[in-house]
This record gives sequence, C-alpha cells and structure tokens, in this order.
Amino acid sequence: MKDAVVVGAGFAGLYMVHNLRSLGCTVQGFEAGANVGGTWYWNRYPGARCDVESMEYSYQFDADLQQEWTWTERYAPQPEILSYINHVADRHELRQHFQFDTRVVGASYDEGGDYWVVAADDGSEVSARFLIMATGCLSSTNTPDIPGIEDFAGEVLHTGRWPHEGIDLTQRRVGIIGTGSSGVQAIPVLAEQSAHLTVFQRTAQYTIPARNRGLEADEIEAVKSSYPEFRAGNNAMPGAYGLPYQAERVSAFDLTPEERVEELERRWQVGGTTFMWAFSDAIVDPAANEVVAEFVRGKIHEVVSDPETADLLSPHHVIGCKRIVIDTNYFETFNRDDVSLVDVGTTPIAEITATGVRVGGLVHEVDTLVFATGFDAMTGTILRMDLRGRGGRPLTDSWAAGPRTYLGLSVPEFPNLFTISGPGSPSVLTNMVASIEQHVEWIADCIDHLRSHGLTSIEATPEAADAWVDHVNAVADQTLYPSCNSWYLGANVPGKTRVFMPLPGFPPYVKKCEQVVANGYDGFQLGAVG
Ligand code: N01
Repeated sequence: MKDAVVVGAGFAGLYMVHNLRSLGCTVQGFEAGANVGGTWYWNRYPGARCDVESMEYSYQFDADLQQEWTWTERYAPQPEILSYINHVADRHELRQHFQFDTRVVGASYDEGGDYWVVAADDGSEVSARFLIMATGCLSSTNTPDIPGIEDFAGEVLHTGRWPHEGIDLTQRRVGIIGTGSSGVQAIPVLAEQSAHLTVFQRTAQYTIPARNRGLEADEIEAVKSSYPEFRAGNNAMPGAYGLPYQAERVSAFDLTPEERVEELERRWQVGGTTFMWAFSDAIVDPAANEVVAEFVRGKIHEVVSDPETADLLSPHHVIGCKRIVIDTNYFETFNRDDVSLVDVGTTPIAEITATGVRVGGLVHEVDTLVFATGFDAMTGTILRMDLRGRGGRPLTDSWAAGPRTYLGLSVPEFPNLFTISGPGSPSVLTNMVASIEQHVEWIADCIDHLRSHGLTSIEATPEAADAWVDHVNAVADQTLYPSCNSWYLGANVPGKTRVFMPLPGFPPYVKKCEQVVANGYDGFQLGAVG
C-alpha cells in the first residue's frame, strides 16, 4: 500500500508530491494528460496567458528557483508557464512519480483499514492511506448541449482542450461562443488568424486592458532582491496578489465625482484586475459598483466606433460578480471589418447546422466552431469520479445540495481525502499558486502529524463542515459576488446547485487553518486503525 495517491500533475499535484516525498512517504501520482502542467497543459488556445502577474504567479518554496527563473512579460503567456512547470518537474525530479495518460475514475474508502482503493481508467487499482485531489478548479470543460452540434461539418474546438499541434485558421471562417476570460483573450488573436470571426455573445463582458508588456531588467531585479518581503506582502493581500497596486482605498462616495473618475482612469491606464480596487466598496455597495461599471461602459463607447455594437458590448450586470477579465485589444477587435458580433442573449442559439450557427431565422456560416464556454468549475472533476466514503456513500449524494467541506480541504464521511483548493477555500479568488502552496503545506504537515502520532485517519466532523459552509455563505453574502449568473455559483452549468463556492479573503483563511492546527485539529476527528 502507498502512503498517498495524488491526482493531477499541475501546480498543486507537483508540489504535493514534492512535499510528501520530503516526509519519506511513498506516492503514486496520476495525471489524465500526457505530461505535467494541469490547466496550462490543456488551455493552449491562441492568446492564453495568466491574469496574475508573472513575478507573483510562481512557486515560493524554492528560493533558488525564484532567483534563477526569469519571466519575460508582465503577464506570462501559456507556453512560458508550461515551460516553467516542466522546469520545476525536472529540477525536483517529480515526473517519475506520475503515471500519465491515466484518469482516476473512482475511489472507495476502506473503513476497516483506513485507506482508499483508487481505480484508474487503465483498469489498475492502487491502495493508499491518503487520497489527495490536486485536480484543479477549472479542469472539466463545459460544452453546452446545443441541438445539431453533431451535424456540424467543420471542426469543433474548446478553448480548454485546444489541439497541441495548433491549427491553421487563415482560410477559415471561425465562430466563437463565449466571452469569458478565455473568449476575451482568444477573440483578438483569432480575428487576426482567421478569414472571418463571428462572436456569439450571450452576456457582454467587463474587461480591463491588461497593458501587458515585456519586463525590464531593473524591475525584475527589484523584485528578486526582495523576494521574501514581496511574497510576504502579497500573501497579506486579500487575494494573495497585487501588492504593487495596493493603495489607500476609500469609499467611492468619500470622493468627489471628479476624484472618482481620476482614480478609475489612473487604474485603467495601469491595467489589470486590480482596477476593481479603485474603491473599498466597489464589490460590496451596488451604488459604488455602478460608478465603476458606468466608467467601463464609457470606455467601451470610446473605443468601439459603431454605437450599436458598443451598446451590445456594454454589460449591465454588477461589475466583478462574474470574474473580472483583462484583455489586449478586445473592444478594438470589434472595429475590424472581418469581425461580426451576434447577440445570443436576447435570442439564444437555436441550433447548429452543418454549415453554421442558427440564431433566429439566420444561419451564421462558419468553418470552425470554438467553444469558449468555460468549465464545470470547482466540483465538476471530483464529482465525475465515483468517490465513495463511509458506508459506500457516493460524493454526488453527499454534495447533492452543493459542496460541503471543512476549510475547502476535507469532506465529512470521506476520511483521509484532501481537496487542494477545494470549494470553501479562497482558491479562484486568489493567486492560485499561493493558495495551492498554503494547502499543500497544510496537508503535508497534517499527514506528518498523523504519522508521527501513530494515527491513521482524519475526518472533518459534520458540525464543523456545516458551520464552515454557513461561514462561506455569510462572507459571500456581504459582497455582490452572488448577484449574477457566474461559475463561482455554478450557474453556468444547467442543473448545478447554486452555491457560492470560493471563500473571499486569503489572510483570515490562512489564520483559521493555523488556529485549527494549534487547537489540536479542531473540527476534525483523528483516529487509529485497530
Ligand atoms: O469560461 P466562463 P472561461 N450560449 O465560464 C458563455 C479562468 N481563466 O473559460 O456569461 C452562449 O468565464 C458564457 O455566457 P454567460 C478564469 O478564472 C483565466 O472564459 O454565462 N454562450 C460566457 O460568456 C475564468 O473566469 C484566464 O451568459 C454561452 C462564456 O461562455 C475561468 O477560467 C484565462 C453558453 C464562458 O465563460 C473560466 O473562463 C482563461 C451558451 N449556451 C480562463 N454557455 C486568465 O488567467 C456558456 N456561454 C486570463
């Protein structure tokens, strides 16, 4: 029997294996892809890059690595992040612990022996004391069930499963469905690469200029010369990122209208998601939020030459309640003659035909159809496995009313199962790499504690999980996040229970995790077999 099975070889799985190995644990890793990288292995669509700055979006645990590795752009493109992850895997000899091209399809907990029996799609089974899901928050793609899709004569692509060899679109009329982060990044590049691009937009998007650029040697040096302080400062930020953009923030209504516009304009010129930090109440007070939203709508009308197109591209929901997006030339792209915008919010897509997409009475002819329709976020991947805890109870049953975890790390009735950046943890509201490191280190310390005390099981109590779910909801309810149809709520997947899944606020969360340990794993039941 192994000490642990780790599922996934992205940022989380690699660091988990690294730490377990340091404890002297035996580990079997499984990865569905052919190589390491996780989200950065799969999401290879044109224009893919991170929306957290490159000097922040990297591991903190290896001081030499962060000195030796040099990022080239403010926001790293997908190939550079993937080569970084490959470099880390080689540097720490992590690849050898994974079986690639292998998907975990199920696992059952053996109550008599305190271990998991994990089944993979190659028919193999492995037993392990601990089962650690490093499966990512955005790893199961969501493709809407639009009638006729199987009749389409051209290629159908999904941004989250882009062909590794790339695709020549120069002679193709391309249609893209979806204007979330993936669509907004891909659209300007696809417009350049294709003969014609048709964008099918259901909800207009608030997007802020990324103002991406090459990094200068002196700014890289400034961070590298004080990396520990830079990391500590970022980790004290609500989302574990954005230290350079911190500013004294006041309510929108403590400023004059002119001062409000000045601050928004300043942040618009700086670019990036920290635009939303202009006012302390931007994501809690609808009136402050509307000031920010109206500013962005004004920008859209400045950039887009055709007023009707500008209207259609102007969102009217709460800004930030769907994840804020950053872009390079997104709105500018709609000034091109070879780009069309189709509103599928008022009149939904009726069907896909052999030659295109029918909306109302009109078929928009395309040769290639791109789904930028996102993911069954945070729970999709775990729930697609047949996970069975105490008494053979399936996780799908346990989570029927939405994910129920303690700290986003542990599930009652599923002992010795850990979820890295699971629902109920800050995860997608943070710099994911920072959140991942915090979770991995917590899990590794916990396993070390159990082993050194001769214990063989840890399980969240139902009371602790219920209180935690209430806490996550209460924190989210103090914000405007739950006010629109976002994937944070599961609203993008038909039939998915609507529950706000991530927890806003990284520093208090970290403190809580530390307190739980200091209080003897408060909220958990620890046990020993036999
Ligand atoms: O997915 P999304 P994504 N008909 O769910 C539309 C991270 N990420 O892949 O808003 C028509 O955000 C849907 O419309 P609506 C990041 O966390 C990060 O873009 O539901 N349209 C929406 O426009 C991000 O938030 C980076 O009305 C349909 C789009 O598809 C997360 O991944 C880059 C439809 C889906 O948007 C997910 O982003 C990329 C239908 N039937 C991703 N169904 C960076 O770091 C769905 N849509 C920069």
